[in-house]
Amino acid sequence: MKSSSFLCLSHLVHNVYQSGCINYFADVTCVSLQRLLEARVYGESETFPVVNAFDSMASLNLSSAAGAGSYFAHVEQAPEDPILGITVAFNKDPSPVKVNLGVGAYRTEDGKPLVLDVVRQAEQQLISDESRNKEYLGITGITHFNRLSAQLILGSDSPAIAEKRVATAQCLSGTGSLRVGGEFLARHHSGPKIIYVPSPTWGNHFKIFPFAGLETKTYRYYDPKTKGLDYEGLLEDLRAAPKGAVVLLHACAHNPTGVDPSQEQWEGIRRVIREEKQLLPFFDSAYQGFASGSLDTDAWAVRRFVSDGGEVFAAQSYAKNMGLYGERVGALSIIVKEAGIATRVESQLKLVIRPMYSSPPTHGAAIVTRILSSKKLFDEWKVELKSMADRIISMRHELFEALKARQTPGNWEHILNQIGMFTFTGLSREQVEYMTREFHIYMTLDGRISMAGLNSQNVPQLADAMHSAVVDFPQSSK
Ligand code: PLA
Repeated sequence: MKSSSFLCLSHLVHNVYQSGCINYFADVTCVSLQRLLEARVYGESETFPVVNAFDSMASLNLSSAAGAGSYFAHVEQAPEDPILGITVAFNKDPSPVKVNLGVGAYRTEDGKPLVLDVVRQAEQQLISDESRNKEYLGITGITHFNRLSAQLILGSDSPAIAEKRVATAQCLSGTGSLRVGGEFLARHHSGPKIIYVPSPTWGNHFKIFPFAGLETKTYRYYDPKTKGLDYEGLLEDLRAAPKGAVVLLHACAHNPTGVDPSQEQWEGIRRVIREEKQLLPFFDSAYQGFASGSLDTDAWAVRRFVSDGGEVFAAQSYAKNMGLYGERVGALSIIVKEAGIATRVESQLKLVIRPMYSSPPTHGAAIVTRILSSKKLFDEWKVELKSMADRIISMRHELFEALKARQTPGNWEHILNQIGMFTFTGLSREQVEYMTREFHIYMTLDGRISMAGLNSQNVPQLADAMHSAVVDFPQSSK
């Protein structure tokens, strides 16, 4: 951002505050703009391309109308998304050996996208069921889907479900669930409207929550020195948070680091959240079943927090574990203290959703409902899920061995130890750019690799690229 437009944006925020923004929308705008300023101050422009849109807004005052006749001549070209933009760049590369390890999307050993066999079966059933129609769903989606989703994350024997303390809404995959949850909190949370996210975290959290109306702050999570959890730093930051603030927790398979707390560490985190600070946990569960291969193991932390009787938010995605990426299927569950509160919360969720997209789409949620409600399909799904998780784990071993065989400088044990879809390699931006330029390997600039994009054919190419990058730019690894 040019310093003049930065000043202009500062004034804009200042003026909005000065003008006594008392209504909800103005508050939200202030928080969002404030966050934009922070992003710039803390140098997050790369992971926060939306700032550019505000650059343009701010520069309106500064530049005269070039491109007369258009209301939009001032609109600047926005940078691509740091994750989805990798696919855009990949698609433009004519090289026959290019490899996309950017977005977290599962690929088979042949490098092809996978439609699960259970999904195909469920779709066949849906197509041949002539009683189905294309009517609108209710605002919170398919009721049966909501119940089954709550059971999947909380456990089928969950007392919270039996006691009707759970309000669930079908939402647009994980992102939509986080956004709806964020807006609900911005309107109704009686504690501070601040959400603490881990550092680092999935970059979209920094965009979802400010636009939902929550101020976003970070807590320490990853220690680059140990390539593991900064447990003490995490606890210290949560202890310093204001009482009642919201804490975003990755339910399992932390993105981008692949570092999860142990069960013992989760207990320590839970004690600070519940007993010391009365913070509100908001779980982002985008990889249930993908981390360990077991749906129950990967839901352990969420279930532990729910079992102590405290309140919990959980955003679920079926993108990865059912391979329903583009169908946009997910759910937001809000677990509260009493059935009466859950009913009222659900009524308010409808007021968040209705003006946003009215009601969710049918097809993906109908697939999930079929799979979760048929014992046969459910059992088959678990087998397919496990085989995806296992293939990813085997790629960790292949990559580790390939680097060992090349005697690549450095310790690469973290490739084996990290969990889930990604490896946070520790490669620097300079090294990543080199690997893309010279080896046509596409990955995010923070050094994250989607292990699901690897197969026995492309592991040697990746290992060669990593080896050269480390040897040619030795000082640059994080
Ligand atoms: N939460 C986390 C932690 C995620 O990693 C992702 C997806 C989501 C939520 C949202 O996914 P959904 O809306 O598709 O359900 N992260 C991906 C894709 C896999 C992305 O960036 O959109 C990633 O490559 O990081």
